[in-house]
Order: sequence, then C-alpha cells, then structure tokens
Amino acid sequence: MTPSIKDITQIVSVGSVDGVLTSSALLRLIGRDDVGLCFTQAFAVDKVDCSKFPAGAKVALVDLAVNNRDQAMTTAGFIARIKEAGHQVVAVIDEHSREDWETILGDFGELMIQPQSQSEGKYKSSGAVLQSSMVGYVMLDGHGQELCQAADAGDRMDFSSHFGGMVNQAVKSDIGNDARRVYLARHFAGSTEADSVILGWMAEYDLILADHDIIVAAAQDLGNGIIRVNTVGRKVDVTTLMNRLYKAGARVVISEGDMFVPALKKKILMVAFGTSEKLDILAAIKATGVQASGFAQKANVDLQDEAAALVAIRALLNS
Ligand SMILES: [Mn+2]
Repeated sequence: MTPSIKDITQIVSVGSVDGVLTSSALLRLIGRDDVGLCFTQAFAVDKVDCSKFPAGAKVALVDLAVNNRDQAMTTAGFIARIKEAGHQVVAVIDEHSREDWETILGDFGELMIQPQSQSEGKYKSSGAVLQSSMVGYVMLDGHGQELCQAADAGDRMDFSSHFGGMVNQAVKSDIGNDARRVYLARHFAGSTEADSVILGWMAEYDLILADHDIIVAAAQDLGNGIIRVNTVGRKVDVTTLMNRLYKAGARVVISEGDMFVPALKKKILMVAFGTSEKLDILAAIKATGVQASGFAQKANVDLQDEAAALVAIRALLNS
C-alpha cells in the first residue's frame, strides 16, 4: 500500500522560516500530535540522533539541502543511519537541488513527495514544494495554504505575511534555540494566532530592533561607502542589521563586537568587515599580511589590525 501523508511519524527540518512554516503545514496535514519533530542544518545532520525517532519511523525531510561540502560524510551518512536504525525516508520536501538528492538516494521510488530544484523556477521554497505536491489531494485547507505561502515568502526575506512575521521575530530573538522552532511549528499547525509564550519571544525581538536603532544612530561614516558600527553590549540580529545598513548605502560595514572564537572557546572583542557586493574582502585583507578569518564577503580581524585592514579595503573599493 502506498504510504499516505498521514503515515509520517517524524519530521527533520532545517530551521529557516521556510522550514518552520512548511513543517507546521505538514503537521497540520498529518493531523496527529505524536509526530516527532527536530531541527538541524544541512552541514549538521551528523548530529541528528535517529534513535530518538519513533520506532520504524516514516521520516519526512523538510528544506534540507544535500550538503555539497561533504556529501559522503554528512547527507549520505545521515540517510544511511536513518535506514540502519530501522526508519524509512518517505518524503523529501526540499527545493535546493533535485539532482543532488538523486545522487544520494538513487531514485525517488519510495518518496510520496519528491525534492525539486528552485533553479527551474517553479519551486522557490519548501513551502511551494509541499503546496504543489498537494494539488489533487485537496487536503491543504486555507490555513495550511497560508502557512506554505508564508514559508515561500520567507525564503525571499519577505516576512510581511501573518505567519512569517511572527515566526521570524520569535526565532531571531534566540537564533540558536531549536526548542522555539518546535514550539512554533506545532502551535501554528493548529492555531492562527500567537499565544502568550510566542508573544513574549516576539517582544524580545522588538528589543533587538530598538538596539539596532541605537547602533545605527551612532554609526560612523568613514567615507568610500564604509560605515563603522559598535555592537558591544547589545543584542543584534546580524543579517537584519547588515541589510539595513547596506540598503542605506553602505558598501562595507565594519562591526566591532564580541565574537565567539571556537579555538579559544570564548567570546573576544573583534572587528568584522562585511559587504553585500561581490568583493573578496578576506583575500584583500590577507594580502596585506593581516591575520583574518571568515569568508570572501565577511572577514574577522583582531581589533589592533583594524587600521591595516581598513587601508586594504579602501584600496579594494577604489580599484
Ligand atoms: Mn527553503
């Protein structure tokens, strides 16, 4: 017998707004409250504990891309561990790359919902993959459709929808806290309005936005489109703060703040150079002999190296 959506007993989802809301819509479709739900990231699936799934679980993966950096170690290993533990993957609700999933799974014969590729234009989110896979089933009601649409908008940084706005605020005020994501997905599967717990998390985010206002008001314009901010002692949603500064015209943002350094296992005061442009900031800084970590568009340097790094960045912007 072909398994139905209602047979799913475990969801493993990425913790994006798309992932949370698509999982919520999926829970609504399944319609039971004994479904396991955990959140992860594509590069962290090796940490998912399959022994905590219900016995012989029928597993749906949501918004989970194949980890291209280390396929064999992570995604393929994860799928193998799921099987070894006696579970079965029955749905891959993901828009990142159908081809990558084909490489990992071989074929999609056992899947009731198959992964798609956003590059083909139709599926730009997991919400869209779930919504379109339900055409003909007519099981997704208005509430469920709205969850999928909010998920879809969220993948384009549009959090103006009813559900997207609430989930974005509640998640981003404690970004590493997956228990919030589980609570939100379960809550909105059955309810359209936030409860007092969720309202409290959203209020925390309002405090972060207030801190952003203070930080932006005190920002220094160093010329050449370089803006310097100090985030010390403030709670920040880095992505939102940086986007705000880039939208206001910053080409490079220098951000002084406490940064967690894994090698030292503690936070130290550092300076980050960031850009939204296609510039290799990290290479430019390293070329001057200054020690830097990070990636092309975001380089972290020690406070005492800021001046030297700034010279390199000015030259890069002028070139
Ligand atoms: Mn997505």
